[in-house]
Amino acid sequence: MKFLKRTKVYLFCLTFLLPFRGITQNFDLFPIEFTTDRVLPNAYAGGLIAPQFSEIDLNNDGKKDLVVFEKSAARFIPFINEGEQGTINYRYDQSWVKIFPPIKTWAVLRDYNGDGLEDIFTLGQNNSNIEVWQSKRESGTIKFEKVFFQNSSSYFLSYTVSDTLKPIELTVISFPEIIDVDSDGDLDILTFDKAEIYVLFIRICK
Ligand SMILES: [Ca+2]
Ligand SMILES: [Ca+2]
Ligand SMILES: [Ca+2]
Repeated sequence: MKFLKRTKVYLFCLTFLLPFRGITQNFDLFPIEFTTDRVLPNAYAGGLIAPQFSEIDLNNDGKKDLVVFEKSAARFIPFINEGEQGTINYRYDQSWVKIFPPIKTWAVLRDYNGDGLEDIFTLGQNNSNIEVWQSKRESGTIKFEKVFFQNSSSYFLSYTVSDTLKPIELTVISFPEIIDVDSDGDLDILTFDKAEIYVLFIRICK
């Protein structure tokens, strides 16, 4: 009964209010007052849900800039470091967005070929193997070109097991770390195996 009573009241209110529907949509805007002096210089750079952070000197001024790959939106968000030497002051710069290739899963910027400029490691288009996009400076900007590996005749990064060349296999949810684990000057890859039970240590030898 209580429910019925409430339903009746609800129907009554709807009947009463519907004729005034057009009137109730008119209202005055009210001002929003900010109560802090804090400045957010990168407020329009976009929200971050699953960011991956890398460094590269985009504008060739000798200072590393910040590149964020936001996985949820599959987009690169570049920040130029405008800080004095030894300090960091990042400013979002949309003009650098267009230099990056269309990547959808993850992106780690590391110097693959040791030329001093970071390249992009990412999941291949087959969602199973790793691709590398090699960078080079050209006319004041940076261009990335997908590496074709002659030793495996493919675009996928491989390693040798018992004298056999195998592509590095990942699952679509894997996100490997790419660093020089054993300090021999060459990058290595740490990633889970396909069953996601073991962490594989893969040495990359240039
Ligand atoms: Ca820079
Ligand atoms: Ca490089
Ligand atoms: Ca190494």
